[in-house]
Amino acid sequence: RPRVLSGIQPTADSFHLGNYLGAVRNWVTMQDTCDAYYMVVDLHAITAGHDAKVLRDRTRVSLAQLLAFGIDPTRSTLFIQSHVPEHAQLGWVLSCITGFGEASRMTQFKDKSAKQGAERSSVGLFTYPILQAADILLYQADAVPVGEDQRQHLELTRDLAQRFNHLFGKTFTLPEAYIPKATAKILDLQDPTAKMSKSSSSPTGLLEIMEDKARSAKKIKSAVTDTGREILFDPEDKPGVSNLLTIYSALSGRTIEDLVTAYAGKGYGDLKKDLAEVFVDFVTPIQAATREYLDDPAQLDKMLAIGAEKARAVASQTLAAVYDHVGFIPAK
Ligand code: AQP
Repeated sequence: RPRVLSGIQPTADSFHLGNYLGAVRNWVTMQDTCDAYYMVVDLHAITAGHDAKVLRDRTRVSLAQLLAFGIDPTRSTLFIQSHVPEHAQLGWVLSCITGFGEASRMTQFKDKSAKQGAERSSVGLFTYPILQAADILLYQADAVPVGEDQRQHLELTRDLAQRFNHLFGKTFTLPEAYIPKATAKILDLQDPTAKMSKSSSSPTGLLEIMEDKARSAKKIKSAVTDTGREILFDPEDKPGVSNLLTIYSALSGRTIEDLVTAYAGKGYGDLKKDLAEVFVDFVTPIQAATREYLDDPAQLDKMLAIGAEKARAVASQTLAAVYDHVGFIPAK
């Protein structure tokens, strides 16, 4: 069975719909066909300033949401990144074979550091994609289900794996990004030229899974749509309506063609009203299940201990091989 790995940051009180449709939905389906490793990446969550208590809470909420979405710890290995020290250890080794110029070309760093001010950005934010490469390569992952925004980081991961294999002998599997086109980039409801994002979307542009349902419905009903009146799928000229159709199709299982036919002659208001209902029906059981998982912290901790042990069994083997290949003498 191919091995898959992916992670998500505990940087908000709720995941947004882009996180689910772009990544986590595929994690759920891949559990059946793959040897799956999924983690909440808390080491990545401290790169841009944070509060310790908030991080602790968000890490638990993130895990509870993953379980509620259908990640099943008996079929996949679910764990917290900081429970496996090998991530940081391999991250260091990989940072020593990464060019400064190469790391400087990462567009996510450029965007995020531009917002914070380059002087104030942390070195951790800069080296984040190298730690992400370590996350993936430690597990010898064949495939990495992520959204479009992670494509460049995946390319860096492959380059580093290839470079390491070339310099020190075959050690790492070369991972492929798994980015199904239809939901690779869910757009901001208020600015459908930008991705829906935890850190940069305005509150009204972001559909959060855990937020008040009436509020979500209102956001959908006031989403920016395009000029003209026809409901057509045309991402170039009608990005707003096309984004709503993409979300509708993904949540309902109906094809875009089917929706376009069904809404012929109807208005944007009809589409939005129906989509709001579809969204509320989708999040209602997810919200309830998330709360149930949060109500049983002992059970969550037990599951995490098992996940960490399973993850470490793989990660420690890879790190031992890496240390040996680079010439570190093992501790006796
Ligand atoms: N808008 C999106 N459409 C499709 N996929 C998306 N992802 C994020 N936004 C979209 C995917 O969600 C996974 C987890 O993301 P992350 O926690 O690593 O955060 P991120 O990629 O940095 O995106 P966020 O959640 O919007 O946060 P910020 O605001 O920090 O950029 C990834 O697989 C990602 O591709």
